[in-house]
Amino acid sequence: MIGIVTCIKHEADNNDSYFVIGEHGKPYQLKSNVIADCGDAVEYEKSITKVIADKKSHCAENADAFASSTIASFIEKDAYRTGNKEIDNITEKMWNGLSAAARLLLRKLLYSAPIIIRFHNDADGSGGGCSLYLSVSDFCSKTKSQPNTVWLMHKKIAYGIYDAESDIAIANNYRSAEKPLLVIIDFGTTTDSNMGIEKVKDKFDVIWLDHHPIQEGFGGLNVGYYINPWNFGGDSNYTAGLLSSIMCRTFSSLNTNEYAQASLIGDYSNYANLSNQEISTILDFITSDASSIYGNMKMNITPQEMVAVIEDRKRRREVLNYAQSRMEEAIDNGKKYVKRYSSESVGLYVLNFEKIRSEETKYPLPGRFASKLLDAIYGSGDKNAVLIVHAGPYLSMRMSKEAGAKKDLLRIIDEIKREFAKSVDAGGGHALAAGMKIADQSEKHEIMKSLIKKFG
Ligand SMILES: [Mn+2]
Repeated sequence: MIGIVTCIKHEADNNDSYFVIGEHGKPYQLKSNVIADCGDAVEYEKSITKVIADKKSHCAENADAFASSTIASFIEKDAYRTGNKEIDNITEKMWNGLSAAARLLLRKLLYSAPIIIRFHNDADGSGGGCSLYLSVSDFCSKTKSQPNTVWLMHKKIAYGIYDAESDIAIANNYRSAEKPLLVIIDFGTTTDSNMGIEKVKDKFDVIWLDHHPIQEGFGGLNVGYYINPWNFGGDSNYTAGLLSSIMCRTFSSLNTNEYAQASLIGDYSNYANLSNQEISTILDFITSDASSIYGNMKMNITPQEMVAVIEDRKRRREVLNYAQSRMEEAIDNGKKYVKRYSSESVGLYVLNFEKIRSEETKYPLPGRFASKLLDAIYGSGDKNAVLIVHAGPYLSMRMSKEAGAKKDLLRIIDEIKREFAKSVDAGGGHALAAGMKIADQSEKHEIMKSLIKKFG
């Protein structure tokens, strides 16, 4: 049989893996007895036995025609309707972009190009990761594709220069006929990502699904497929996990609605249906503290591993019970230790996260915890609550809608960034939920003072 080498993965033992699209379009993963390069036409049985120079363009054209017709047969023209008019109106405007992004993704999958998927480590980002993982698996099993995907949980809100270097190092393990693809879900839309983007943009094609307000000067807008509901008449309520789940509808009929719901719940979206919060809580827990389920050495968790817990009834129940009781304990302590500052327009609360941190588990992380504690404060009657939870160099800020009408959180963060340009590492987020990292902790006291004053 003959075919074309679309990708070569360098293996540690030098016994490289070759990815081939056969003459009739079938993808294979093979070893080789000869030296072949990416783009070569080759003869193979159980392994590659020969390079055939004069078949090169014939095989390349075949593979391309096959990929195009396969992709065309998967792309759905009109599958975006959820029944929620507001969501559907926004989706309609993004649908061309989402379909084009999906076509690019499918081509990379068929060609076994290296694909790195980075998702934010919260219920929204990981919900988006799970939707994409399930839909990609569905596509690959139907087409027998041999994907080279790497799933990475991303613990920050910026795509930094080190992330770019690490992604380039991963891609350098491959030679690929198709450019490697980078998929970013639910983070990165601040200028803190500009250097990372600059570094990576020639090496990778990029699909970027985010729903954070777009910071002025952000360098990712024209890089590949940057899709953000803010550019299409939507806002942060249209979460990144929903965006991912909807993009998957362009090429897969698999139902990922419960993961989309988990992301809506996790990010406090207006579109959330709060009747079943289990998956959201589980994703929140797993992405906060991998070690309590997978052991101390575990740093990265893949969507595959998350889905495995969610689909196993007994593990699902155990994780849920533990997460819920731990959250209740943290909220009780939070209420005890939070400090109230006098302020004329809003109710300002500040909590040192060290007071509620557990020895046993990292769950909940300060950001997610801050959202829950704000809920509790709001629920007990302070409708104008603003909450700052600080944990070492990290500040998580949350405010009620009512407080949001009085104070502009993102503007306050920008002012702080300007005032303390040298001491603030990163800052940004949503209108009512944002964060900041302080580089120079000796300045933390002054920064806190200034923040409290701005809210006062
Ligand atoms: Mn999000």
